[in-house]
Amino acid sequence: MHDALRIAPEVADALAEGRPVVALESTLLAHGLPAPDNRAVAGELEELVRAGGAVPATMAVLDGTARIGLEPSQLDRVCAGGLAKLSRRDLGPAMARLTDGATTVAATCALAGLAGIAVFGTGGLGGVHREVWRSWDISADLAVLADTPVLVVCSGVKSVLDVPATLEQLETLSVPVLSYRTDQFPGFYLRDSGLPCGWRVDEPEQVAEVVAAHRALGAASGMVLANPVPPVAELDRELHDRVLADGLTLVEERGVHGGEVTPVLLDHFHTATDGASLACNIALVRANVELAASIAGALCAVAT
Ligand code: PSU
Ligand code: MN
Repeated sequence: MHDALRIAPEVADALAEGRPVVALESTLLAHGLPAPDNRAVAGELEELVRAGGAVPATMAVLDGTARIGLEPSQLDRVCAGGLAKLSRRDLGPAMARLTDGATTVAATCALAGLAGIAVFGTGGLGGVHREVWRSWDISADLAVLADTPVLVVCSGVKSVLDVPATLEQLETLSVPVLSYRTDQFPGFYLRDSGLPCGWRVDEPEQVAEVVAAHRALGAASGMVLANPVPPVAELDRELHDRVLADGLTLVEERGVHGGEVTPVLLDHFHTATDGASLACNIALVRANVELAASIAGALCAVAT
């Protein structure tokens, strides 16, 4: 019998002792960033979490075991290519079929929720795709946030999506959306999506207080904290809009759909901007993971 679920000893100890832990996803590594940058980023993100005083818990399914916290050799496997993209619904089948897979925001939140990890740092949340009335494509990230008590620190919703519709869905699902040190909802590669965000927070401690208050109500849902990309790494808006328009045409012409859409569009961005969007993506994930570590620390302080 293989283990269905394995929590790395370092992560299990931290959780048992009430020390801060930050969940990290592997789809970002396996499908969102090209090799060899992905492996370097995987290591850096874990270091940033440690430097922020928390324990990193990168998630993946390897040989059918859902792993919460990976060894360096396991991060190598995740970044080597060929892993399936697993949403929450795919976890059971992948485990029973003894396969490997990278976890999306949805699957990572589900595993974090199981383990009792309250904070998760990533790049951009999945959401409602453009022309949703034709594709019905709404990321499971939203449905999972509706019933999983994990705070996702991200740079908003990937700009390749329908951002206003995604915010509407989050409202319908009663998932609180906060923005960090801005009154606007961030736009992933851009600091401002053009839409306002109702709840602004300016310090990790304030975020921890909001999480604690949300929990005190008995709410089972997660929460989104949108942290704008650092100003130096922001993409030029004109370049962004042009590349996005081309990417959407390309996806349409090639008939790309389902889980392939996001990786194809991100890859198109990385090529068409000569790596500028890649640098931007890496910078924003780093910033989010650092912020997630501070919040995890602040949450532990609130809880004690
Ligand atoms: N953020 C990034 N790059 C990514 C993702 C997020 O900077 O590749 C991934 C996350 O795993 C998210 C997924 O859950 O994209 C959304 O995919 P879809 O739109 O197919 O639900
Ligand atoms: Mn989808």
